[in-house]
Amino acid sequence: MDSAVSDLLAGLPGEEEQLQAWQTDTTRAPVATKIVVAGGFGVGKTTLVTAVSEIEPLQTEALMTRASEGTDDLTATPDKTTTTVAMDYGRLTLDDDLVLYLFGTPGQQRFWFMWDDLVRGAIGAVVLADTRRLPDCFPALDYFESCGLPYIVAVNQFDGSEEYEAADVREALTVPPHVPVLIMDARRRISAIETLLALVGHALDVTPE
Ligand SMILES: Nc1nc2c(ncn2[C@@H]2O[C@H](COP(=O)(O)OP(=O)(O)O)[C@@H](O)[C@H]2O)c(=O)[nH]1
Ligand SMILES: [Mg+2]
Repeated sequence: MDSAVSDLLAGLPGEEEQLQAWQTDTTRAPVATKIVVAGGFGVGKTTLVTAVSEIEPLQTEALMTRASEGTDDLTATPDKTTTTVAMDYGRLTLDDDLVLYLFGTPGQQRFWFMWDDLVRGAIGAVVLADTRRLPDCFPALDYFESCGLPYIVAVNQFDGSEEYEAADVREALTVPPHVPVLIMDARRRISAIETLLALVGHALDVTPE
């Protein structure tokens, strides 16, 4: 793991406190970074943002109406009665030094016009994947590949779905070797934070200074 990333993980509340010079230096302004959370409908984007956000996550969910029944496929998520009509927004501060602003993409095709605005200024994206519906994340993968935004693939492991190795998912999605693929649980705060830190580390690795 990137040493900057392990420093950050070590500094999370609940871990043993060992202050680094950069943590006590109050003259340093926090670094604000924008992170995009993408993936197909019902893959867990809202769940992830809600799990980590220290502010009330801003969501624009609306009751699923008859008009969207044919558009938003609910067969794999029968419990879902709301649909995200705009996007999720949340914030996570790590050591007062790094502030992550999280933006969930609207999954549905009719909101794709928003993506170019959404990724502007972002350091990278987490593409959430559900192994039962892997093709759902192809549009996001294609989009980030074509615009050159660093991304990682995070497999949100749902209860009762077959467990795959990250390598199998990498092969199925033909993810390039340098792009991290990890298995996580969007409902668990620590797992979600590890995922975000993996993206930050990857973005630092691939972005020239
Ligand atoms: N069992 C399980 N359910 C999940 C998980 N992540 C999300 N869900 C549920 O799946 C549904 C869709 O998740 P949501 O975050 O709204 O998906 P979004 O459309 O990508 O924002 C919700 O009912 C979540 O509670 C998970 O890791 N495990
Ligand atoms: Mg959502």
